[in-house]
Amino acid sequence: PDQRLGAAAMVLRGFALPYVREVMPALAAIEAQSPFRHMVTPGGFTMSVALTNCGALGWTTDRSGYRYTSTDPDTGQPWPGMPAVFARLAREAATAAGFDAFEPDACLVNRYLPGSRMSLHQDKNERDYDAPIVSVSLGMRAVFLFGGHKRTDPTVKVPLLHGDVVVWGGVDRMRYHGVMPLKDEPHALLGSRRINFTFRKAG
Ligand code: MD5
Ligand code: FE
Repeated sequence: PDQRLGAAAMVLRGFALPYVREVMPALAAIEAQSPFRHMVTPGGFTMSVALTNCGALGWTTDRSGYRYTSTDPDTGQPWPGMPAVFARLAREAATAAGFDAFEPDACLVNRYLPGSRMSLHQDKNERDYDAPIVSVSLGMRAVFLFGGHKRTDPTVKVPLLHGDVVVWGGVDRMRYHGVMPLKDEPHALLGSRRINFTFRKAG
């Protein structure tokens, strides 16, 4: 069943399932234009999660910091456009969680392989903290860590399965969060990977 994680955070179980058939070829086109790559954090660590983006703005990191850019630094070209099915999925999920008229301008695409993880962090490079963030999980299961407003606050573990969508807004938007190292439990459609789309209003 759908699950409330916080006052303004909701898990919509299986919400993305009806979109998957249209989403996968759109993802293949994004990957072909702006391939997944392992970015380096300002602290000098190479991320175990590989990233790409679509939409007018894309999130990147390198030794000089985190930022949104309109071009892919690896190709010198604009990021791939946001496919209509992505925008529709994000808007309809936001509406289902009580956020009307969500129009993301950025979709960060994360690719996890067995062992990939994301350490506790806050998402604070976006200009508009009032807009929600919509996160779509596809493929292998992940254990999501949902924390508090301080890095040392206790975390709640939330399993995220193929098709689950989480919407974070309001008071839950700036919570610390992360993903535990993925186990290799291959998924019938995606094999040994997990794809996460994170839709944001960044500009
Ligand atoms: C993931 N990705 O599963 C997650 C899903 C990222 C990232 O964290 O930054 O790429 S997005 C989860 C999220 C976003 C915004 C706020 C909160 C969680 N939160 O307050 O817990 O790859
Ligand atoms: Fe995040």
